[in-house]
Amino acid sequence: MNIQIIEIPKIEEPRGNISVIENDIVPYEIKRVYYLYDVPSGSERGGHAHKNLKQFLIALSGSFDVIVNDGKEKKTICLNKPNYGLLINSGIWRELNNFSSGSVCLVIASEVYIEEDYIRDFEEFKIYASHK
Ligand code: T46
Repeated sequence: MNIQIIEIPKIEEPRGNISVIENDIVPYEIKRVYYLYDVPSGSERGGHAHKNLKQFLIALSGSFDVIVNDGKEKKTICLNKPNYGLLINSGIWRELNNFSSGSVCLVIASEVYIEEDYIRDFEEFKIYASHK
């Protein structure tokens, strides 16, 4: 499946850690950054695929599960460390759930927001994926 867990280098000091994301970490030009927060317990996000957009997800705080599906295979990845991110390439269905209290999901995206880039219907996604 066209996903990858990438370790983000950590500069550790007694006063705390710092991790930096530049274009050597994400393999595309960064066009947009957004974050999910104040997610109520039991809530789900995602539930769609993107035709072109690639994204890199990081649990800046807390943890959550990302369920990815390329139409052939399904995987669940738990993100729970701020120095690891999940790269999701285009054409992959994703669902996010199991958010811990106070968790923050940072998303670093390859495209600006375009609603037409979304496939929000799973049956439509399966047909799309079968033609790829
Ligand atoms: C993804 C997961 C991890 C905007 O107007 N601009 C934006 O840049 C975004 C991201 C959203 N919106 C609007 C569109 C919807 O009316 O905010 C509403 C919720 O957006 P969405 O359904 O995309 O939210 P999530 O949390 O289900 O998905 C988002 C990302 O869009 C998506 O790419 O993979 O976070």
